[in-house]
This record gives sequence, structure tokens and C-alpha cells, in this order.
Amino acid sequence: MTDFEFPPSFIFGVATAAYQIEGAVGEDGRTPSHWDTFSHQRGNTYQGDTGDVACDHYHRYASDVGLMADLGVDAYRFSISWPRIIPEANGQINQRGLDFYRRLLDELEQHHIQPAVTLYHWDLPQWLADRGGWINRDVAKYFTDYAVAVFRALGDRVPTWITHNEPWCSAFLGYGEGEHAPGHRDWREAIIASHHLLLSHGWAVEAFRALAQSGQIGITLNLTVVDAATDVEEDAQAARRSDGYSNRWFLDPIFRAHYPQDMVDLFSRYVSWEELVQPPDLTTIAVPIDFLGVNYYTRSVVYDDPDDSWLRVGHRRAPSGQMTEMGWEVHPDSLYRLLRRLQQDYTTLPLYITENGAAFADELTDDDQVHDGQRVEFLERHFEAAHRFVAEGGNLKGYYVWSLMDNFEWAFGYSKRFGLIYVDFATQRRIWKESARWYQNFIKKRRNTSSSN
Ligand code: IFM
Repeated sequence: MTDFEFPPSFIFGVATAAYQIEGAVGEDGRTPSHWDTFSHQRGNTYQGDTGDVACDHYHRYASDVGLMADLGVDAYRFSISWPRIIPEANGQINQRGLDFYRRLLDELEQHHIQPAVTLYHWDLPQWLADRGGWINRDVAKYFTDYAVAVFRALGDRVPTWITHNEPWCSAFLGYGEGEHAPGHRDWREAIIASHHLLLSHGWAVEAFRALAQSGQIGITLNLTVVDAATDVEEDAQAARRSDGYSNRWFLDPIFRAHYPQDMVDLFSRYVSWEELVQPPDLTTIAVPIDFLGVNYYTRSVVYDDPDDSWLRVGHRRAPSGQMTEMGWEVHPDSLYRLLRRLQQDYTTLPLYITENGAAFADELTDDDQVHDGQRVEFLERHFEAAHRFVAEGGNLKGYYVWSLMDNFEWAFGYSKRFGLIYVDFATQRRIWKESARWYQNFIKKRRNTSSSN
């Protein structure tokens, strides 16, 4: 058991996302999102897996909140499914969709678990995908209308709002690499989408302020630390480009009101900036927020690769060290380095780790056990890195483990398990992994310590 102590006000939580857990894709007026479309197209996901049923959380939300209560978490981060709230092009709000989230909030309230709500975790309504998706600037306006509808309906019950989850994935995996919905492979589209996603974030925050909502609002970025594979100058330059692509492309506009010039120069062969970025856009994107959400999973080690036509960047598998089932290097020290960098270079606002966790090859034993010691060690080491930052005065306020339970891991379908709780997808049985018990004890121990102080 770890013996480091976080401040009593520090929040420990778990995180999920709508399409990854809810299922019930045709219920109570929900229409398809572009992830429904994408996952149903042959070859896009592992073994054709879809989110049709997922963890059936839509029907099992009450017992799932019971699991969270048993874990003892302070907070739960989940996302709202846009096509449940605004299912049709006529823009009408679907009360039955909102009611589901009201029931979920009721349940959380009963168990004294604080909600943190993400507005967009990748499930764009198909009716908007049909209008061009994030390539269409109007979609940013539609997002703002959706955000306002949700703020109005649930605003008094939600203390923490997150506009977007990982816009890098929405833009670059969705429109550039084609691994995520809508599955396009066009870098021009990806750059355009990234700008519209950021713009929609800014407009949603402005709308939130205009409504004089209580609570705090921010954005969650997936960020990393990029190391050059060698000391040679070409690799250092590659690391700079990779950092520009993964980190600075989002951090600079949000905190400095401009895109990084080196990346603008690089991307100029794909887009015309005058057409894409209208005069007030950058001020809108840099609208003050209340916190930054950080999703951290691994670092990158890169080298100069002339064969890569996009950034001239190659990724090196770490020469040694532990890997997760995703092939991601386990590197807790880079979490510490990332937090330090954010605070030194970008913001002194509160930071939250809105996701951190790992997929390992979990196996259910005959006596219903999952011995995921690797995940326990992963979490311990990352908690320690976060603690180091906090102990040095770093403004980190909370930590959400990804994920409460195994779920639909996008293109990897159900083949990668990130949960603290094991889900037997054939029966929907939830089984506590060793890591869940470890987290439960960790939280219990710190409660006891802070109440005896
Ligand atoms: O499952 C995803 C989540 O939806 C977004 N962040 C990364 C997780 C693990 O890949």
C-alpha cells in the first residue's frame, strides 16, 4: 500500500464515456452517432464490435453507481450522448434523453458522488456528420446549441463541466488517420476539424458564462511528453514537430490565443489560414476557463523519419520497460514532467488528471478473480508521480482513473480492458479486479487518515 498522502480536498474518481458504456443505442429517442455508423462498417473495429450494447449501463446505471459508492470514489466523470439530447436535424430537445442523465445524477447525489460531465466524447450525431461533421464550421454552432440545452437542463446539478474530451483524437484520428469515426484519411480535413472543435469549445464556454452558470468549466486534452530517440539534431527537430502536433496545437490557442507558428508553417501546404481562421476565432478559443483536464497514458519517443509524409516523425518503441496491452510504454515520470511543464509554460489554473489507466490482458479465474497486479502497480506509480507534483506545490486537484469498468475501446472493440471492474460482456456481470480493491483501500485509508488529523 502506498504511504503518500494527498490533501483532503483532493478528488479521486473514475471516468467513462457514453458510447463506450451505455448501449441502448435506439432507446428513448436516441438516433445514431457517427460512431454507430463507423463501428457498423466492416473492418473498422476489432471483430466488428460495436457499442450497441456495450456495458448496458443505460439500464444498469443504478447498480453501476452502487459500484462507485462501494469503491468510495469522490467523483464520477461521464459524458453525455449528444444524439440522445438532440436526435434530429430539427434541433428539438429530447426530454427522454435528458431524463436518463437526470436519473443518473439523482443516483450519484444519493451516494454523495460529485459528477463531472463531458459534453463531447466523440459521439457526433449522424445527422450532423451528414452535413460534413467537424469540417463544417456550422457544426461548432450546433455544438453550442446542444451545450446550452444541457447547461439549462442540468446546470444546477453539475459542478464540473468539460466541453471536449481529447479534441486531438476527434480531429486527427477521425479525419486524418481514419482510425476513429468518421474514418477519413485527409490531413486537410483533420486540421480544419481541429480548429472547429476548438472554436466550439470557446463558444460553449462563452455561452456558459452568459448563462451565469454556477460550477466550473474546462476542456480535457490528451497530452504527452515527447523525447527524441537520440541526441542528433534531426531527431530533436522531429520531437519538436511531434510535440507541436500532440500538445502545442491545442495548448497554444487555448492559453496563448495563437497556433504555434512552426506548425502553422508546416500545415500551410494543406489549408489556407485566412479562410479557416476568422478574426475573432483565436480570442474565442482562448476564453478563460476554470481548469485544464489532462489525459495521460504514455510518453512518445520519436526520430526523424523521411518516409513519413505527414510530419517526418517515426515512433520508437521504448527499448526497455513495461508496455501495456495497447503497446504503450509505462512511464510515470513523464506524468510528473507533463504536469510540471503545463504549470511552468502554460497555466497556473487547477489541473485535473481526467484520465489515467492501463489495458492489461486480464483473465477471469475459475473462482471469479482477476489478478491484475500490473494495473495496481501502474496506478501506484502514477499516483506517486502525481503526488510528487502536488507535494512540490503543483496545482493538481483531482485524479480520475480510466475506467470504472471494461468497455468499448473504440477501434479495439472489447479486446482491450481498461476497467477496475471486469465486465463479462456475455452476461453483463461485473467482477471486481484486484485493482478495484486496491483503489477502494487506497481511498478508505486516506479518508481515515484525513478524518483522524
Ligand atoms: O478509452 C479511451 C477514452 O475514450 C479516451 N481516452 C483514452 C482511453 C483509452 O484509450
